[in-house]
Amino acid sequence: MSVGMTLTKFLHEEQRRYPNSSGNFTALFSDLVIAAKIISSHVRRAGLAGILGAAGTQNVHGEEVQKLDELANETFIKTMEHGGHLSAMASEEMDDIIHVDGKYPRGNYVILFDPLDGSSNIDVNISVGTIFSILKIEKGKNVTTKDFLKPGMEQVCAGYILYGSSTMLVYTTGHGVHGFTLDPSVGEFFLSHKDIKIPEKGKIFSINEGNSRHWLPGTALYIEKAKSNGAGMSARYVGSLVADFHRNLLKGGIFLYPADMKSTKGKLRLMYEANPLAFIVEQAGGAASDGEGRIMEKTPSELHQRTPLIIGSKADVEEAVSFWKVPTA
Ligand code: AHM
Ligand code: MG
Repeated sequence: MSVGMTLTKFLHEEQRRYPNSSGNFTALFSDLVIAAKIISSHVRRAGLAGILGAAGTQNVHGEEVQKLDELANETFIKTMEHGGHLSAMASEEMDDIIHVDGKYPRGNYVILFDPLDGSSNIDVNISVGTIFSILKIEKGKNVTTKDFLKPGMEQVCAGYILYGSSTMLVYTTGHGVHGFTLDPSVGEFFLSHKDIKIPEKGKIFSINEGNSRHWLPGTALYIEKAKSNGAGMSARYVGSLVADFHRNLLKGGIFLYPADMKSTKGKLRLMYEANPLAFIVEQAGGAASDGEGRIMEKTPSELHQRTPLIIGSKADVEEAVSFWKVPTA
């Protein structure tokens, strides 16, 4: 598979590697790619939407202007629900799972997604993204929330779309990580980053230092070490997980949103954010931990469960986690 090939061709070549494949996954993924392109076009026009009417008001055409994260959520559901490959979906923006059966044929996959991650950056023209995680289920099963509560190890596919200076789609099915860049003039994603590997050790640390007054001793000690002369690390924090993660994936580094005195369970969501990025980082040779163990091994007890997240270059994550294990009293 060579750099420059279209995502459509890449998906078909991948499918051919499995002669017994039904093509369901490829079809499901193709729907997802359409959702990505539509959301990307909404994000690209977000500034204009602001000029033509603020969220919650009417634009010059007399249409209701929606908040971009709500629009992304709706677009994702509408584009994915009718394909016949899914049984249900779960969105970070919605309390309960969304059943597709009844209206459309029921398939043997479920998908979890964060429609627009980095919501605080939407109104200020800073990169945001969509994160997704796909699980396989028994065909014809009456899906309940319990069917979603699986450890990250059971994901069959995970990825994200980053709406940055270019729109990129990065995903894994457990056979390496590949990145595709959208050429807006053609409307196609092209393979731009083949078999991504994260550097074993990086020079960047990403954490919200504004939370330092709430930090546990291990976090404070690790960040002190990261800032020391010997470590020579530099800080970068966008505040959109997907953007911070993507930069560290390509350049090497570590992202931390640990548990602290204020957010004792961390802030980020295990199933919409941590699990998919953990699958990707591990496939790229990196690591993801909650400070106690591997993210991918955690069995969720609820759909919107939060988790501490320490993710990135393997040596950096291992070093950071060792600081939580140092007795501090
Ligand atoms: P969101 O899904 O509502 O956008 O929240 C998740 C975001 C992440 O993208 C980002 O890493 C984090 O929240 C930033 O949080 P904070 O502003 O507390 O640093
Ligand atoms: Mg999010």
